[in-house]
Amino acid sequence: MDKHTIDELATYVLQAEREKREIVKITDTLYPNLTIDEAYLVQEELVTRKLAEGLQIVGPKMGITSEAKMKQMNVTDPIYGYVFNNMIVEEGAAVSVEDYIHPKVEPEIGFVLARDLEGPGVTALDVLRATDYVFPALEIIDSRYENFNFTLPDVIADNTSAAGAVFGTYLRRPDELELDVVGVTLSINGEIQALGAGAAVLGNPANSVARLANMLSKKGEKVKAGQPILTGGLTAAVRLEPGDYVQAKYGGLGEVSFFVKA
Ligand code: 0L1
Ligand code: MG
Repeated sequence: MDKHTIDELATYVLQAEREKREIVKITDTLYPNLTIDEAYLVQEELVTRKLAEGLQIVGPKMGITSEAKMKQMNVTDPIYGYVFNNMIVEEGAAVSVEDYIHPKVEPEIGFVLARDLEGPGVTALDVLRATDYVFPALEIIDSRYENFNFTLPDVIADNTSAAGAVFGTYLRRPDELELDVVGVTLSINGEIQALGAGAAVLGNPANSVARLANMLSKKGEKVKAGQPILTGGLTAAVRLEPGDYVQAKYGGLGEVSFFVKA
């Protein structure tokens, strides 16, 4: 893929994000044969442009980490993208749906490493040994594509629908929990909308961090100590509506919440 096309596709997705409007997915007509490797080149360009604008990467995020989602999309690998500082929502704060296109929320387990992890060959055990702490998180996803309708390359080029993140302040060392059986409920205005457990994320969220390290190693990068890592949704994502109070409660990992302005 030539540089001109990479630039064109990055501009296409970035403008939709800035203007908060849905776009037809890239693979419909703009570039039907977009491959996964090419999609990561578009994502890299998008990241480079955000950094050039003065934004900062807070940490990486993993997506398509559940067996159900992988089967649905007919893929075997999860995907990664990046959370930027302008996406961070303070715990207990209020967001406005007008700042997004069609936002959804999903509960996740976040990791912070005490030391860098460099693939290939990183295992879940390596991750757990390198982990400083885990924490509860809510991710706001907002695909720039109409109706969240995309192929895997489309969503990679769109920085894996990253739009917001709320990091809870309840921190636990990973050996204080069995992460695969940490349960979660996602409630909106006090009513449970979805529930799940850590095992929904590649069997254990530690596997997700290992996969991230191994995927990043293909371009000579590592997972860095100190950066919060979003490991993937524990439940299906739920659409946000004005007036929502969103709360995720975890077994042994506290809770995290935010509001949506009415
Ligand atoms: O964080 C995620 O799992 C989102 C990945 C992209 C899929 C989606 O937008 O539903
Ligand atoms: Mg997510």
